[in-house]
Amino acid sequence: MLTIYSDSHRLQNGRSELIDGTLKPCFENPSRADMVLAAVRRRGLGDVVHPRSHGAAPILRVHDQDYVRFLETAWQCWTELGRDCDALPKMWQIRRLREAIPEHVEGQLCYYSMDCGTPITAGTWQAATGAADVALSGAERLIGGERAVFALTRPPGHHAARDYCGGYCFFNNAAIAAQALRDHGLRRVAVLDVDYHHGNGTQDIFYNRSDVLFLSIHGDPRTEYPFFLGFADEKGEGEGLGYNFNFPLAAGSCVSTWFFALDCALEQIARFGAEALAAGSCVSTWFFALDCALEQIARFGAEALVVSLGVDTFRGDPISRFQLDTPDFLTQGERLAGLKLPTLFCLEGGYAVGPIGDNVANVLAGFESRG
Ligand code: SP5
Ligand code: ZN
Repeated sequence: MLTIYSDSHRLQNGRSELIDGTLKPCFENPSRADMVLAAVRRRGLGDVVHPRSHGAAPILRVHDQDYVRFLETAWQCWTELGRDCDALPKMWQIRRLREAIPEHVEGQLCYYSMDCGTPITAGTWQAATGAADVALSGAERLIGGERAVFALTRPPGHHAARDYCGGYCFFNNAAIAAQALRDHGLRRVAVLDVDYHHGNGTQDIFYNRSDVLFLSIHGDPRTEYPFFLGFADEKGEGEGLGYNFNFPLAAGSCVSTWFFALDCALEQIARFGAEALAAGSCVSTWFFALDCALEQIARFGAEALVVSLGVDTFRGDPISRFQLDTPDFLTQGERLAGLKLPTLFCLEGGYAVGPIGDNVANVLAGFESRG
């Protein structure tokens, strides 16, 4: 499988995020991509090529202009105040506060951020546009006839919405790629998000559209980040009603529960029935499967699949609570290949840095073994 990679990811190298009440070294750091690239090479998964630059236009198909401009200028405004440390927000435009864009960069930072874990640094703009280029180049290769491409995107993207950053994400690489596939003439594109955390940004971007189906399997937002989106009853709006599927699972869910949810998601994409409920054990799984069955009305013939590939579902992940083990990622890849669709993998989360390479490579190798 072809891999698209750019060194520009290194320019996103934040010092700290606020976690468990203290500032800790960023979980999302350059060593993640280094380890993934090393594994891709070690395992001989195929060529590694550099992206081509696509400029701002394809980013603006998905993100608001004022947000993009903010990201482009934030660091300079921040340093003009005499600051040389990472820019992190410290308040939010919460209920009943005015929804006006502040003039001061400090206020803008708060307005355009979802959390306190996504530092804007000197290199953020370049790294984020670089990751978008990696995803866009992957989409281009797919259009060019590749069966599958791995876009080694860092920083990740799936928490970034139209007009905010958060969850280590600035531009939504997978959404930008899905939109590019549409703009290249594909009529229907499915985005399947297997990261531990709900892909709130991707859901936000496509929520009222029927041409991009979005499905996410993730830790239940009742207890897991991002807390405020990712519930099973979010099914899309307007035109998009019936084209958004969330599969929240209890933190600590076992591997078989995870694969059961994956099966449900894959069935939705392939327009099969979700009648097999046997594997479910816990209550939340059962309700989740019921929901899945009820949603059979949705009919979708995807021409391409974009996978938001987070491997923070790994049992050893330091900030997540699922239990997939390294060999389970081979199975994950095999299952994804079963859809027989042109597939673009975009890297999202995964914070157990030692095993991240093999976990990602296993998904890709599993896919190729059935591709
Ligand atoms: C792309 C991606 O995976 N982003 C994830 C962002 C998660 N950020 C907040 C995580 C908070 C987890 N708290 C667990 C504390 C463990 N001691
Ligand atoms: Zn994640």
